[in-house]
Amino acid sequence: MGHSAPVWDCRAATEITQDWNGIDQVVLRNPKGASARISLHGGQVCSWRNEQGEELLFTSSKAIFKAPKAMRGGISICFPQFGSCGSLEQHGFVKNKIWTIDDNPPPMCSDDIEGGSFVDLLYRSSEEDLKFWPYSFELRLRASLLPDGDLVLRSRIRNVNGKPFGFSFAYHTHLVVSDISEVRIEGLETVDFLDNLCQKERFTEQGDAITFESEVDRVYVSTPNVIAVLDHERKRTYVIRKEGLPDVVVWNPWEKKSKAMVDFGDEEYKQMLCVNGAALERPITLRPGEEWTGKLQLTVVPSSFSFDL
Ligand code: TA6
Repeated sequence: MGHSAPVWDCRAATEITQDWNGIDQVVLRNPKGASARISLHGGQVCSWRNEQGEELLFTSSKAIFKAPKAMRGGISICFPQFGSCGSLEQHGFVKNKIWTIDDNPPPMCSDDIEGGSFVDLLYRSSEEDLKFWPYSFELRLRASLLPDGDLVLRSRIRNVNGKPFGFSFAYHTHLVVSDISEVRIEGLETVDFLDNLCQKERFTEQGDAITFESEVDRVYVSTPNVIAVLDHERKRTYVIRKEGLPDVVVWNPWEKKSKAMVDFGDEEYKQMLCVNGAALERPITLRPGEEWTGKLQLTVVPSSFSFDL
């Protein structure tokens, strides 16, 4: 993807490359060969690879890499809304903006520092943004690749506005799966969900793990902080840990909707599952000067590995 000469930043063990549009991307590596690539276009995580170099995040083969729209795939940062409501763009506008590297982020408490290689990115609301969302904010993202290969995303949103504002937020996370009909999600059993395919009607999930045999577009509310996506065929499990993100969006477009999306392959729904840590059902409210944090940690383990849900 990148075509510029890599420049090593020893302080953060990062490499900066550029995408096709000349926008910087930060590559994080760990000593065992895992990597992650984060774009200044939207703070989007475009790639996360394990020690064997296998890509763990889905990117559509038909993704459109043309600013200002974020490409379909990876993990995009959805703020100040997820979904569509009013005149704001679907899933918010920060994913379509150019962020900066934050060389001097405000200190985090020591418990919040994960280690590994990391980059701090920043998006500050612009004059242009204020025309359609009239609240000033600073959105900081620390993306870390831990020594064991885990990917950690910590977003901090600060109200630098004269009055309170409310927002919703999601890490729109496209996981690679071998075959959607061989995948199940554990940890959402008996949890309530709002079904986007039924005008957001509220249902309660059964007592079994979730499996897939048709289109799914749901917001699970007040979920446990650890859930797992088991890829039976690949014998691989994604463990998703989250803080400050009570809800989880589960989305697979299935056949018909895949065909309707210009930037998505007709058959690609079989290899992709979106499981998004989010704060949606109850919007977050920040008073002037207040800050909110939402953290997502992704781990990949062999399916034989046991972990506590
Ligand atoms: O719930 C997930 C969702 O909002 C779906 O309704 C679906 O449209 C998806 O996100 C993708 O949205 P996008 O704007 O990326 O096409």
